[in-house]
Amino acid sequence: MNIGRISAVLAAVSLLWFAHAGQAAASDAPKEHVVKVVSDLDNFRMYFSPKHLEIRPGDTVTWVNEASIDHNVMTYPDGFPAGAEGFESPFLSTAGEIWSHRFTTEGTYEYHCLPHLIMGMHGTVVVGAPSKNSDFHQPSAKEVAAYRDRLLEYFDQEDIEKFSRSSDAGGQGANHAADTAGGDRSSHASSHQ
Ligand SMILES: [Cu+2]
Repeated sequence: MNIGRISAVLAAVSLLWFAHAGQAAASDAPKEHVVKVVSDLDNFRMYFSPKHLEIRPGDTVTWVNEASIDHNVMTYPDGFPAGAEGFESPFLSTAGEIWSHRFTTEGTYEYHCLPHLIMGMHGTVVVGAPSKNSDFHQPSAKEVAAYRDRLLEYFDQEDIEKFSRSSDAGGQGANHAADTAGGDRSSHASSHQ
Protein backbone atom coordinates (compact mmCIF):
# COMPACT_ATOMS: atom_id res chain seq x y z
CA MET A 1 0.00 0.00 0.00
CA ASN A 2 1.54 3.31 -0.97
CA ILE A 3 1.29 6.51 1.03
CA GLY A 4 -1.43 7.88 -1.29
CA ARG A 5 -3.70 4.93 -0.63
CA ILE A 6 -3.13 4.99 3.11
CA SER A 7 -4.08 8.64 3.35
CA ALA A 8 -7.15 8.00 1.17
CA VAL A 9 -8.24 5.24 3.57
CA LEU A 10 -7.61 7.48 6.57
CA ALA A 11 -9.64 10.24 4.96
CA ALA A 12 -12.50 7.83 4.30
CA VAL A 13 -12.41 6.58 7.90
CA SER A 14 -12.48 10.08 9.34
CA LEU A 15 -15.34 11.03 6.98
CA LEU A 16 -17.34 8.05 8.24
CA TRP A 17 -16.63 9.04 11.81
CA PHE A 18 -17.88 12.59 11.19
CA ALA A 19 -20.96 11.30 9.39
CA HIS A 20 -21.75 9.10 12.38
CA ALA A 21 -21.26 11.96 14.87
CA GLY A 22 -23.51 14.12 12.69
CA GLN A 23 -26.24 11.49 12.76
CA ALA A 24 -26.19 11.32 16.56
CA ALA A 25 -26.70 15.09 16.75
CA ALA A 26 -29.42 15.00 14.07
CA SER A 27 -31.53 12.43 15.96
CA ASP A 28 -32.69 15.21 18.30
CA ALA A 29 -33.69 17.44 15.40
CA PRO A 30 -37.37 17.45 14.27
CA LYS A 31 -38.09 14.80 11.64
CA GLU A 32 -40.44 14.58 8.71
CA HIS A 33 -42.49 11.39 8.32
CA VAL A 34 -44.38 10.35 5.21
CA VAL A 35 -47.74 8.55 5.11
CA LYS A 36 -48.94 7.25 1.75
CA VAL A 37 -52.60 7.78 0.92
CA VAL A 38 -53.33 4.61 -1.02
CA SER A 39 -56.23 3.93 -3.40
CA ASP A 40 -56.20 0.22 -4.21
CA LEU A 41 -59.14 0.24 -6.59
CA ASP A 42 -58.56 -3.33 -7.81
CA ASN A 43 -59.23 -4.62 -4.31
CA PHE A 44 -61.79 -1.98 -3.23
CA ARG A 45 -59.42 -0.74 -0.53
CA MET A 46 -58.41 2.76 0.52
CA TYR A 47 -55.90 3.07 3.32
CA PHE A 48 -53.07 5.02 4.95
CA SER A 49 -49.61 3.45 5.00
CA PRO A 50 -48.21 3.26 7.58
CA LYS A 51 -51.46 3.17 9.54
CA HIS A 52 -49.69 3.83 12.83
CA LEU A 53 -46.84 6.26 13.41
CA GLU A 54 -44.86 7.05 16.54
CA ILE A 55 -43.14 10.42 16.41
CA ARG A 56 -41.69 13.06 18.70
CA PRO A 57 -43.15 16.48 19.55
CA GLY A 58 -42.04 18.96 16.88
CA ASP A 59 -42.02 16.32 14.10
CA THR A 60 -44.01 16.81 10.91
CA VAL A 61 -46.13 14.25 9.08
CA THR A 62 -46.70 14.64 5.35
CA TRP A 63 -49.52 12.71 3.67
CA VAL A 64 -48.96 11.97 -0.02
CA ASN A 65 -51.88 11.14 -2.29
CA GLU A 66 -50.83 8.33 -4.62
CA ALA A 67 -53.76 8.55 -7.04
CA SER A 68 -55.99 11.19 -8.54
CA ILE A 69 -58.83 10.35 -6.17
CA ASP A 70 -60.23 12.65 -3.47
CA HIS A 71 -59.09 11.93 0.08
CA ASN A 72 -58.75 14.03 3.20
CA VAL A 73 -57.11 13.66 6.58
CA MET A 74 -59.04 14.69 9.70
CA THR A 75 -59.17 13.84 13.39
CA TYR A 76 -62.29 12.32 14.93
CA PRO A 77 -64.13 14.74 17.25
CA ASP A 78 -62.77 12.79 20.24
CA GLY A 79 -59.59 11.64 18.48
CA PHE A 80 -56.96 13.95 19.91
CA PRO A 81 -55.56 14.82 23.34
CA ALA A 82 -57.38 17.32 25.56
CA GLY A 83 -55.60 20.66 25.24
CA ALA A 84 -54.44 19.90 21.68
CA GLU A 85 -56.08 20.96 18.42
CA GLY A 86 -57.66 18.53 16.02
CA PHE A 87 -56.73 18.88 12.36
CA GLU A 88 -58.43 18.71 8.98
CA SER A 89 -56.73 18.85 5.60
CA PRO A 90 -58.35 20.12 2.44
CA PHE A 91 -59.13 17.42 -0.12
CA LEU A 92 -56.10 16.00 -1.89
CA SER A 93 -57.45 15.24 -5.32
CA THR A 94 -54.49 14.62 -7.60
CA ALA A 95 -51.65 12.10 -7.56
CA GLY A 96 -48.61 13.56 -5.79
CA GLU A 97 -50.63 16.16 -3.88
CA ILE A 98 -49.44 16.48 -0.28
CA TRP A 99 -50.54 17.94 3.04
CA SER A 100 -48.35 18.36 6.11
CA HIS A 101 -49.07 18.84 9.80
CA ARG A 102 -46.58 19.56 12.55
CA PHE A 103 -47.40 17.94 15.89
CA THR A 104 -46.40 19.89 19.00
CA THR A 105 -48.63 18.44 21.75
CA GLU A 106 -47.92 14.94 23.06
CA GLY A 107 -50.54 12.22 22.91
CA THR A 108 -52.57 10.07 20.52
CA TYR A 109 -54.22 11.42 17.36
CA GLU A 110 -56.82 9.25 15.59
CA TYR A 111 -57.68 10.39 12.10
CA HIS A 112 -59.55 9.22 9.04
CA CYS A 113 -60.54 10.12 5.51
CA LEU A 114 -64.12 11.35 5.72
CA PRO A 115 -65.56 10.02 2.42
CA HIS A 116 -63.88 6.63 2.94
CA LEU A 117 -64.57 6.28 6.66
CA ILE A 118 -66.86 3.32 5.99
CA MET A 119 -63.99 1.54 4.17
CA GLY A 120 -61.97 1.76 7.38
CA MET A 121 -59.64 4.41 6.01
CA HIS A 122 -58.07 5.63 9.22
CA GLY A 123 -54.76 5.92 11.04
CA THR A 124 -53.06 6.91 14.26
CA VAL A 125 -50.18 9.20 15.14
CA VAL A 126 -48.71 8.92 18.62
CA VAL A 127 -46.64 11.94 19.59
CA GLY A 128 -44.32 11.13 22.49
CA ALA A 129 -46.28 9.29 25.19
CA PRO A 130 -49.67 7.82 24.10
CA SER A 131 -52.86 9.27 25.61
CA LYS A 132 -54.75 7.42 28.32
CA ASN A 133 -58.52 7.08 27.78
CA SER A 134 -59.18 9.96 30.18
CA ASP A 135 -56.71 12.19 28.28
CA PHE A 136 -58.78 12.50 25.07
CA HIS A 137 -60.65 15.64 24.08
CA GLN A 138 -64.33 15.56 25.05
CA PRO A 139 -66.22 17.04 22.10
CA SER A 140 -68.96 19.58 22.81
CA ALA A 141 -72.48 19.01 21.49
CA LYS A 142 -71.69 21.66 18.85
CA GLU A 143 -68.59 19.79 17.69
CA VAL A 144 -70.50 16.51 17.51
CA ALA A 145 -73.28 18.17 15.48
CA ALA A 146 -70.72 19.72 13.11
CA TYR A 147 -69.15 16.31 12.54
CA ARG A 148 -72.56 14.73 11.91
CA ASP A 149 -73.22 17.41 9.29
CA ARG A 150 -69.88 16.65 7.64
CA LEU A 151 -70.76 12.94 7.46
CA LEU A 152 -74.11 13.77 5.89
CA GLU A 153 -72.29 15.54 3.05
CA TYR A 154 -70.98 12.15 1.93
CA PHE A 155 -73.44 9.56 3.16
CA ASP A 156 -77.18 9.13 3.37
CA GLN A 157 -78.53 9.07 6.91
CA GLU A 158 -79.57 5.50 6.08
CA ASP A 159 -75.96 4.50 5.20
CA ILE A 160 -74.73 5.92 8.50
CA GLU A 161 -77.44 4.11 10.47
CA LYS A 162 -76.57 0.82 8.77
CA PHE A 163 -72.91 1.39 9.46
CA SER A 164 -73.39 2.27 13.11
CA ARG A 165 -75.66 -0.75 13.64
CA SER A 166 -73.17 -3.16 12.11
CA SER A 167 -70.09 -1.71 13.80
CA ASP A 168 -71.65 -1.35 17.25
CA ALA A 169 -73.29 -4.48 18.65
CA GLY A 170 -74.31 -2.46 21.72
CA GLY A 171 -76.80 -0.57 19.57
CA GLN A 172 -75.53 2.87 20.52
CA GLY A 173 -75.99 3.88 16.88
CA ALA A 174 -79.75 3.39 17.24
CA ASN A 175 -79.92 6.43 19.52
CA HIS A 176 -78.35 8.59 16.84
CA ALA A 177 -80.69 7.09 14.27
CA ALA A 178 -83.64 8.55 16.15
CA ASP A 179 -82.42 12.06 15.33
CA THR A 180 -83.96 13.61 12.27
CA ALA A 181 -81.89 14.06 9.13
CA GLY A 182 -80.18 17.42 8.91
CA GLY A 183 -78.98 17.27 5.34
CA ASP A 184 -79.15 15.59 2.01
CA ARG A 185 -76.57 13.74 0.05
CA SER A 186 -74.68 16.52 -1.63
CA SER A 187 -73.43 16.71 -5.17
CA HIS A 188 -70.07 15.48 -3.83
CA ALA A 189 -71.50 12.12 -2.94
CA SER A 190 -71.31 10.53 -6.38
CA SER A 191 -67.63 11.37 -6.81
CA HIS A 192 -66.67 9.78 -3.50
CA GLN A 193 -68.27 6.38 -3.88
CU1 LIG B 1 -60.15 8.57 1.25
